[in-house]
Amino acid sequence: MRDETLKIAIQKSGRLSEGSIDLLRRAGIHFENGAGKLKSIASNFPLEILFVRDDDIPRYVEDSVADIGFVGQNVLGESCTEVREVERLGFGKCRLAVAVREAFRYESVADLEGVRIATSYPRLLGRYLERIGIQAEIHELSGSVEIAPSVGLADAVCDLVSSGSTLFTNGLKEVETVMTSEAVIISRAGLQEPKLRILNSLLFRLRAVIAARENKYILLNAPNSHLPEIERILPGMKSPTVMPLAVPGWSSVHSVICDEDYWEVVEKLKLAGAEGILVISIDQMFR
Ligand code: PRT
Ligand code: ZN
Repeated sequence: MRDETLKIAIQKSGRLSEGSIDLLRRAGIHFENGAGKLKSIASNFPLEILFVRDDDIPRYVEDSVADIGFVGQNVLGESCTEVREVERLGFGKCRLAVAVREAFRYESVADLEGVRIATSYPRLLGRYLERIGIQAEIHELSGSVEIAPSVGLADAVCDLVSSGSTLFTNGLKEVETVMTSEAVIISRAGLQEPKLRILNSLLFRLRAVIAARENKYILLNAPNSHLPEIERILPGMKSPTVMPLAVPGWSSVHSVICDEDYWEVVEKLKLAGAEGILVISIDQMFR
């Protein structure tokens, strides 16, 4: 019975916790996540959930404490583990960036030569500097990296950025992107049955939730004479569904559009003669 369960490690409390729990719940998995809980067993899916610190997740997966995990690509990249990235999860997006003081006259990466850079990501920064052929001094700090220049510990920082407001508040400006990051599923290579079968079943559900988030369902009415142009704007999963309305000469068009640019698509559809446009969120989408 025990071997029939897949163990997943997710962040206990922090920026990835809510997104991780929400994703599993939307995939129809029921579990408790009461405060102080270290693990939970799903009631309707063979999954055991371990709540841990994000930095420990790659190591736990490598050491078989967990079979898979949800973790940021930044943490995965900084860890010295052999675990593999299985799927992007579409949340926890940020970038690891180099920032310098506002007054620093920065023109190109050549200006980083010989500079002292404070970071909690010495490996990722080291690999980046090597790739671009710059020799700089890496000063490792475990937290509050953004204050290092103002207290004289460093000339620059390399830290995670999302809105940029932390850098701005600390009088820093972003000058280079070391990597972009988002939450991903990681797994140990060579996972065996029956865990592999459970992982594939979990992936099937998660992909449907992620695809649903990235798309919207659109319905509209249009005069038949405008359909060719409307169909060009709406590619859909295969092609749009077109059905006649009770009113002669009019049709109802249904399709799926990308969440990112749907405002633009709706504007184009309106200009192409569409009326009564409805845009609806999708719960799950199986491609
Ligand atoms: O306790 P535990 O070790 O589990 O958590 P943690 O404190 O190490 O991590 P946490 O919860 O802060 O972040 C978890 C993961 O979220 C990171 O590893 C990233 O993959 C992702 N993530 C996404 C971020 C950010 N966005 C982010 N903005 N992690 C940290 N930040 C911090 C950044 O370090 C800086 O201090 O937010 C600040 C910058 O934010 P802006 O919006 O001001 O630019
Ligand atoms: Zn952490």
